[in-house]
Amino acid sequence: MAVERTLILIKPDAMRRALAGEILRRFEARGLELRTARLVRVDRDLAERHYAVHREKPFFGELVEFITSGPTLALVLEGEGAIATCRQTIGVTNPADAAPGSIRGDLALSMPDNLVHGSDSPETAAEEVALWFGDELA
Ligand code: IDP
Ligand code: MG
Repeated sequence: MAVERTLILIKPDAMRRALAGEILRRFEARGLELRTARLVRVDRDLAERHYAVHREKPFFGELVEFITSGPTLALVLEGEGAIATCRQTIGVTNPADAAPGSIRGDLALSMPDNLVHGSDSPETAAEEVALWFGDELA
């Protein structure tokens, strides 16, 4: 399997609850390597670009409010099959359905406060790493 990079966001709810260390620990424990990190106060423009695919969804306004509500810790993680493995470690979108053992299944209750974002494909991972980190990792 290919070595991949993925964008992980430790979202404002996780930062408010002081779960950044716990969440990063779970990724590191799986063997993923931290390549870079940045604490970001997300503005509306970045929020709307990052979540552009959801622009027409009924929850878009609430989602932008949420992701701009406090600092977000943006990470790039690297490893074999990193994109799918991170999504599994995170758990499914709605914490109510997320399996125990996953981050959302252990630590979150409802949307939009589901603690973590992980890129969902090699194409979105490349776009998202570029959006959040520019050519720093090129
Ligand atoms: P993902 O984060 O698991 O990839 P997406 O479907 O891409 O999930 O949705 C992006 C984010 O939007 C979710 O992580 C969650 O914070 C929020 N969200 C998704 N669906 C809903 C909803 O029905 N109500 C409120 N927020 C939602
Ligand atoms: Mg998504």
